[in-house]
Amino acid sequence: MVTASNPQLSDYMQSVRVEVESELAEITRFHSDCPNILEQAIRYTLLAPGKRLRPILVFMASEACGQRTSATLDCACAVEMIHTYSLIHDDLPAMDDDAMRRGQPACHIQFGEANAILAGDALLAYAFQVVSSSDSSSEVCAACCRELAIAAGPCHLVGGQVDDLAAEHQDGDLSQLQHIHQRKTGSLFRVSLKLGGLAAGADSEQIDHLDTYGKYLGLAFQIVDDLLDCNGDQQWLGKQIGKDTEHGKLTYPRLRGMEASRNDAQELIHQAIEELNSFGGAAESLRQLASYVLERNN
Ligand code: GRG
Repeated sequence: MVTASNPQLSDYMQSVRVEVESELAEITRFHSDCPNILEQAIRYTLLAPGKRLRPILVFMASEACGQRTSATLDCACAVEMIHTYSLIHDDLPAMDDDAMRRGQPACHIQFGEANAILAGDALLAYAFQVVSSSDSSSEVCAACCRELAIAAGPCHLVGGQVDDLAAEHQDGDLSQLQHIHQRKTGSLFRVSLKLGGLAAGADSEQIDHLDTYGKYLGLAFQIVDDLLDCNGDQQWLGKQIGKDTEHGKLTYPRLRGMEASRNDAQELIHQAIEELNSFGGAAESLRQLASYVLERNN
């Protein structure tokens, strides 16, 4: 599983993971109207070992803005559900056609394509139920739902995925690639940070700083992901490597080479950390997480 070389960060990440996973396990035991096979397909990928980075960002953002609230946990679960839905759908034959995810056969391999599509659909909808039922003011719930809808919607996550698929085996330039990465990967990072801020009652200036931090962090994370697809360890990653080349994907290593890509990621992490200055010590875990993104091996 994920280990950050910094023990303090590693313990922190593990404690959030335990809290979020236990909540996810509890809230995905549905009413008997939910078919058993659907509940199983949902829990199979959602509860499989993921890094839980987006929930961790929600927690860290709330703390940077002064406090965790019960909405922090709800928002953390919601972003993990939307992320998991996107992974399940991305693995389908019509998309990236991956047989392995989170160290186990992908959802459609285990439960069939129809059930995998429907498990993803259910997770997307359920995420909004969880956030809108949160024990927060109706203004905070509405703001969180709106931000989530934008991030998961046509101009962000889904739009990025469409452009990513369309760019396969095509020539493209760095700005096109960044535009894809910012939406496909960056949107969920950014909304995790915003939701963490909103759950803690952050002001708009704090939200803007968190958002900009997320923009740099998300792009750096995706560059590292592109690098790991070239030189990572399949067992650590829990998925097949070399898929980007196989699919003729537009990636950082393809456009920039390995060394320049790593330097770009380093520069982005530096910019991300700079963005946290106004939070002082309350954002220390976000600083540490930024450094972890560069060193990660899964
Ligand atoms: C189907 C709408 C839709 C979108 C799919 C998530 C996604 C978009 C594609 C998956 C492939 C990919 C490389 C996406 C970039 C984001 C990314 C690196 C996802 C994997 O996130 P991790 O590494 O996964 O945080 P875990 O399993 O640790 O949660």
